[in-house]
Amino acid sequence: MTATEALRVDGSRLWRRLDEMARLGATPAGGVHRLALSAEDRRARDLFGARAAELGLSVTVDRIGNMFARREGTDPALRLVLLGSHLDSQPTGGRFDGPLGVLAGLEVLETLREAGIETRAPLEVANWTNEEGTRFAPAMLGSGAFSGRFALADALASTDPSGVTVEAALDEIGYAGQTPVGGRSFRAALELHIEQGPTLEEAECEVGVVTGVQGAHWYDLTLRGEETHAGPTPMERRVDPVEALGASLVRMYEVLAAEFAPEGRLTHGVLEARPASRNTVPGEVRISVDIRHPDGERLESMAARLTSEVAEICEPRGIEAVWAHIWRSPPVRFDDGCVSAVAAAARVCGYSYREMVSGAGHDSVHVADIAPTAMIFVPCEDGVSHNESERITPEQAEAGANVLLHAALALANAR
Ligand code: HGY
Ligand code: MN
Ligand code: MN
Repeated sequence: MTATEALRVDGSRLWRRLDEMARLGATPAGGVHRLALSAEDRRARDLFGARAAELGLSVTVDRIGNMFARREGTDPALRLVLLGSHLDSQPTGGRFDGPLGVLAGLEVLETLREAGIETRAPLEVANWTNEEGTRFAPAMLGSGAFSGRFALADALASTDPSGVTVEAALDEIGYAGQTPVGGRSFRAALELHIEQGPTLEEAECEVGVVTGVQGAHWYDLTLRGEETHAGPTPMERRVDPVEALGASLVRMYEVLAAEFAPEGRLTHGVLEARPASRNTVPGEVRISVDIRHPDGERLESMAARLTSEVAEICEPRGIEAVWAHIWRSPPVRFDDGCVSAVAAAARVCGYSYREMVSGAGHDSVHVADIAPTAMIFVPCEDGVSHNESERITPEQAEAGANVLLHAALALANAR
């Protein structure tokens, strides 16, 4: 084994940095509440920038707040290898979803600096804006604007539930950068992330070599009926969207189970009634619909089946069903060369590994539009994520960072 192959990150330093980041927006239940472009996100961004500056990295912030910490290579003509992930969280999120990839990226650069190792290509660590899509839709907004998946103007105009735009929120926290968004491609891109599912833990596998990401569609489904008094109005005279919603939900879950199991996914995370008064039958209800499938054609047929089933339930009830398409993310297959580099790095480090497709969306979905890309997964406890109880061990964080280190070295020095 060469000296370089024997190189490893400082796992305890990485764990301390993860702990430090988890204190920003920490919740009493041990998770984080760090919504995109919030005061907590600003503090996380400030910490990322400060750590990067300590390492002598140059930090740039683009117009939609994406941050890039850069370490020069020996050959200025070469395009960079990008690492990183995101620092924003779900409302009651876990402490590793996102920060593991960002802080492991910094740990890789710090390890190289300590070892006096220079790479041919430059390395950058990204912190992408609004990956979660929980405050501003759609998800992976900053990376999507960067790759051209979303028009910058549309991304900046996206509003949160209280009507605040991305642009105003960026100004509020001082992260409306000057650097243009996008317009550059990368030699390669790698993202370390927790799996957020049970596969690796059940397989007792240390590392996931991620070959792609399943497809996802987001909709807002609004069912419109008639507002009326909760007391005097007889049940048979109501045009009640809540009753129609109940029947629609049962039918949608039945269709998923009968026709799209086991890969299909259906989630309703947001449910609202208007006017939201206890003693008025709602005039309308709005629910979010998140559907996912690893096969693009099956995903499209899921969408078609659900809309036709809901129509069949609503029409005879006199309920209007309106589907607003919020986000469309077809399945992505990552670059074979980058996938091989991740597998080779796992072998160099002596970790057990397996290839897999990501069930969750990640910024790498958009980065793959403009660069050869792959991801690295480590298991998380019981496969639980988007939950304050999200947990990994220091050893798992270290293993992921070591694979990131060696895959980055290979890709940055490849001739
Ligand atoms: O939606 C997702 O899969 C990711 O967490 N943004
Ligand atoms: Mn994430
Ligand atoms: Mn997430």
